[in-house]
Amino acid sequence: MMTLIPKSHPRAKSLLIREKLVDGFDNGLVAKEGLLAQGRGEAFDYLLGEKTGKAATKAIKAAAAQLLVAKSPVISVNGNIAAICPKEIVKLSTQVKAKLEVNLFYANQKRKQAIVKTLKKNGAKEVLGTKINSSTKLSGIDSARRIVDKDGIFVADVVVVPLEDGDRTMALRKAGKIVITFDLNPLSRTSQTANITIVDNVTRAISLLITESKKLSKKNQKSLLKIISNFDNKKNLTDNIIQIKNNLTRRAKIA
Ligand code: PTJ
Repeated sequence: MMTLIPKSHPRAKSLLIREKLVDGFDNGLVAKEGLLAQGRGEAFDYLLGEKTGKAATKAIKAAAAQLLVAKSPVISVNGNIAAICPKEIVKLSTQVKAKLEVNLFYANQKRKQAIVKTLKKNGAKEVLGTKINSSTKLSGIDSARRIVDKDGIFVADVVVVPLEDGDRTMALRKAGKIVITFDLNPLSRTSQTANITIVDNVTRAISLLITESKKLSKKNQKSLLKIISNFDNKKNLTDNIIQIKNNLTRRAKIA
C-alpha cells in the first residue's frame, strides 16, 4: 500500500508502524484490540525516550543466551507481531532454531490462517498452532491462549511471548517454562512475571536480538549460562522505571 506519511515527518517511524498495524487490521491479521495495545505501547515508548536503553540491551543479551541454550524453544506469534515484524520474527526463529506457533488472545481460525500465510510468505517453513488434532490445553489460563500445540508451546522449555496479555506468562511459568517477553510497559503483569523482559519496542529490539544471537552463538555453553545467571529481571525492570523517571525529570527541567 502507498504510504501517505512523508519521510521528513518528525514522527515518521512511529507513524509507519501505525500504518503497518492498520494495514494488518485491514488484511485480517490484527485484532481491533491490537490497535489499542499499540497505542499503550507507544505511550511507554515515548516515556522511555524511543530508543533502546542500557537495561533493554542487557535483557536482549540475556534473552539471546537463553534462546541459544534452550533445548526446544518456541516463539509465540500474535496478530500485532505478524503485522509489524513478520520477516524479523521468522529470521529470529531460524537464527536460534526455535519453532513458530500462532497463539491468539482473541482467537479466530480465519485470523490464524492469515497469520500463518504471512509468516510463510516471509520465509517460515512450518508454523504450529492451527491443527485441531495437534492441540491441547495448558492449565491455569481461561482465555483462548490455553489452546497450544502438543509439539510446540506444550513441550517447550523456553517460550518467547511478545506483546502478551497478562495471565499466560504466569501459567507458562507454573508449567515450568522459561518466559521471554518484549513489553514496553515495565509495570505490566507480563513484564513482572517473565524470566526475561525486554522493555523496548519490538520493532527495534527484534533486530538487535537477532544480531546478539548470532554473536553469542560462537560462545560456549558455560559462558552463555553465566550471562543468564548474571541477569536479574526485577533489577532490570527497576532500571527501566528509573530510565522513565530520569527522562521525565530531564524534560521537566527544560520545559
Ligand atoms: O492477536 P491477539 O488476539 O493475540 O491479540 C494481541 C494483543 C496485543 C491485542 C493482546 O495480546 C493484548 O490485548 O495485549 P495487551 O494486554 O494490550 O498487552 C500488550 C502489551 O504490549 C502492553 O503492555 C503494551 O504496552 C505492549 N506493547 C504494545 N506495542 C508494543 C508493545 N511492546 C513492545 N513493542 C510494541 N510495539
